[in-house]
Amino acid sequence: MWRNFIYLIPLLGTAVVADVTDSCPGYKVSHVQQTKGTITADLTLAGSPCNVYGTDIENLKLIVEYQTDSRLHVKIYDEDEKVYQIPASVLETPSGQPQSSSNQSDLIFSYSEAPFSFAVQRRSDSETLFNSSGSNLIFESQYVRLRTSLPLNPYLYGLGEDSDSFRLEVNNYKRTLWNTGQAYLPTNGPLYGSHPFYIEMRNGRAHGVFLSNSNGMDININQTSGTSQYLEYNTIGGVLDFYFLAGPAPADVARQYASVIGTPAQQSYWTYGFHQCKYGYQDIMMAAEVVYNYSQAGIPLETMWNDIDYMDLRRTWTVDPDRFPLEKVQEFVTYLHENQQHYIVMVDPPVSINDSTSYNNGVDAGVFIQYDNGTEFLAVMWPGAVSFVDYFHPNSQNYWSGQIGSFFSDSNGIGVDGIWIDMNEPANFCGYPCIDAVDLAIQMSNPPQPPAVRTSWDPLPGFPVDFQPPGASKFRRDSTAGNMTGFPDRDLLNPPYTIGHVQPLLSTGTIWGDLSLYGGYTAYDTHNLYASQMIAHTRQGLLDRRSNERPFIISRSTFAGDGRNGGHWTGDNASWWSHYLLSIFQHMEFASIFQMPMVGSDVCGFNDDTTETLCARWAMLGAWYPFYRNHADIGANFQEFYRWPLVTDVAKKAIATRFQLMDYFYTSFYQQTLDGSPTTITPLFFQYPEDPNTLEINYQFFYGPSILVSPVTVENATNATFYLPEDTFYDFWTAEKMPETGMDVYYDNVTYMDIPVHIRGGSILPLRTNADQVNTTTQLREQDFELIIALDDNGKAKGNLYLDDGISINSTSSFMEFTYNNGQLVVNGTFGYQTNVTLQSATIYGTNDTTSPIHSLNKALNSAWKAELSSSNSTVRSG
Ligand code: MIG
Repeated sequence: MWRNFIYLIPLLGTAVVADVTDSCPGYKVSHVQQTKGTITADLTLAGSPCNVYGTDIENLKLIVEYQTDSRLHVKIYDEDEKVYQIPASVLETPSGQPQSSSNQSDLIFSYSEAPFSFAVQRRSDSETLFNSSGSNLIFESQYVRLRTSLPLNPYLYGLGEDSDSFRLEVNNYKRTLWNTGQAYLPTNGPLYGSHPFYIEMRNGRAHGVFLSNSNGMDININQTSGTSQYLEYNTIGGVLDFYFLAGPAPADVARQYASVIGTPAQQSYWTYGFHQCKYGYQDIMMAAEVVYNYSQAGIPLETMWNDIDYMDLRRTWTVDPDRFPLEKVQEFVTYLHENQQHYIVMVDPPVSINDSTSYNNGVDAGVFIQYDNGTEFLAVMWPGAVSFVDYFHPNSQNYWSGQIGSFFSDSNGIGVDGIWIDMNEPANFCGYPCIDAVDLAIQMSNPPQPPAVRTSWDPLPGFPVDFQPPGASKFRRDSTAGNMTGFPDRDLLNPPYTIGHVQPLLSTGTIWGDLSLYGGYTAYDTHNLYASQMIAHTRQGLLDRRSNERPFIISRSTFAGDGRNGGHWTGDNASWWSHYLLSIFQHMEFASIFQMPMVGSDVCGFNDDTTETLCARWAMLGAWYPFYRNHADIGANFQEFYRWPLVTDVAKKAIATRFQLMDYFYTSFYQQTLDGSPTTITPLFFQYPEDPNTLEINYQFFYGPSILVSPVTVENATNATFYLPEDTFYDFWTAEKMPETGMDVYYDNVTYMDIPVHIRGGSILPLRTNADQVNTTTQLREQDFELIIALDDNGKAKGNLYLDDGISINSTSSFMEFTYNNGQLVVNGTFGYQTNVTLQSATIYGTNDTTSPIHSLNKALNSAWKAELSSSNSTVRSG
């Protein structure tokens, strides 16, 4: 009776919820044991269970580990260890073996005994970073709640994926983590990925809090009566597994977080080139036309992509024999590779039950998700009835590598250069409670129809791929529906606590929560990890195919730590100015906070038709994304850059500039892969944490450590107002030193060809020469370098250059450190990678010394460079 009443609570609003949880007794502490670096204790329910959203768990364990001087691990879990925890096979976070101690660490743990609560304080400034004493811990079978009090109006960042804001709202705000695909990136609901990690800025210092928990959750941030502030975790399962990171600089937090979840994977040089895609390139000739048109327009296209259009009846692992005949696709890929271009296609997670080879192989391997009774779980996706791979199954890697190895075989399949994975939240069009045969049949009889097979097209003079127009059109989706079985009525489908997951029910739109995966994991607990597993399996599959090549994977859904294995695009944005702006903070979030720096948004916008001017601005902004891809929906107009003269010109300039800076950014990205240092896309407060003006800058960012990008933020405007922190800055385009900083700066006459970009004084940038003369990054790699030496106010500058073969995992490499001081340039480093390119010139910004002609410096530099490349460990001076 009581329980039934409780079920209604979420509908009644927060006031009632608060009343009910007020009766929860909390826990009391006993059996405390301390060693130099650990504390363990028992937590016992301190009164009668309140059972608000499940059953209170009586006996818990607390473990505290002073793992490093700046990282504290606090874990609260059930004594019997029955409650689900993130499997180490998906994400292994550090535990045990503390390297620090309670009197040495910068983070101090303290607790109260009855009721139990804990606090984390930073030793160096006595700030209390986390304090759960404001409300009792609730730890139930399907609900875990912990609240920390914070200072009023805190500066919080992270907790994605969302489209709401960069700095988290502080009042009456809920952020829900439950991986969900939603077109148009709506606000106030969960999006594709889950990253239960935040950074807080306080008094110029940063700290981080990671809750390693993959269950659906709401994180509520609120102020009570305007005087106190809290952040509250409400999960529908799992344990409280916290990592507290001391900072104190934002960059420290980033590295400390990487030490928990892993550093991002290094990417191949070519992946930073420009990519073109569209849903609705309806045949291989259309793909060929696009490549051809880019080349006619003189816009460097690095990679051509095909969406699900290439599939036969929308089945992954097949090609449409009429529109994408295998031999023609192969010819096309050969053509691209011969021209140093690349090819990528989409892979959706589920396997059509009507694709006999792929499906039967999966059945034989036993890798498809089943109901408890052993019947296969059938779902619905683009091709109709499908089965989902259970990536926990021990055969799943073999199966997945086999699929990749045969379908994407370099010898007799489609030799793609990367894989694009979509719908891996995972999406199921017949998520609970959709399925009975009738519902399914209705869905199947109204499939979205593709355009008819084209029967003619214009010839592409000199372009080798050609095939005869095919004949009749046909249905794109299977007409046969699968037999769905029923489902048991369990709380895994209708958990008593309702997170803000926007769908009517938790399993709507996805695979059902009550499915049990190999090893007994439920879909309910591991929903947010499905993509992680798919990304990891895909990475291994690509490695099994080309063993020494860095796998390139772009995934829609993600979880904490997935930067180790792949990159992310931000999904179905729209061709709206607001989404052009949104992309900026999404990238800062993914690159700097979530450690997934290979990130990009659909340039010119995905849903709806773009406009010439929006696409022009976006073509320029996109050149400062780590992942630079133009992509549009099937229902949207074509938006390749060459379709408008203005956008053509903008794109040429944008790509040439990106190419000029390619090695600078490649070096920056490499540095982030080493230890998580946030050197790719960073918000201003990462570099100027003590400047409070930087804390709410959403639409400016650093591209690598030295380049500040300040895009036009007002639609149709040809001017820009942006903030320059107090420092030395030079206009990237004119080399002029900015007369005043530490203030808002106004530029007028920012045409569609322009974007305000500044070099931070104190930086040395290696630039490729002739970057506007090349068509691909392969050609770019043959160009010489020039240096820009942008001095700080003390006449000093430094910078790096990392060089390797750009693609292999075990490439030799060089890492150069340039230091300029007192008119002398010193090049130090390690020199392992042989290259024939030279250093052509150096230009100094900010010098008053006009007597030392730059050309003599250039000459000396060039011999220095050559000396460095052929010998190691020497120091060369010139100037
Ligand atoms: O529901 O594969 O976000 O990039 O073009 C649409 C078709 C499915 C969603 C992806 C989008 C892609 C589209 N996919």
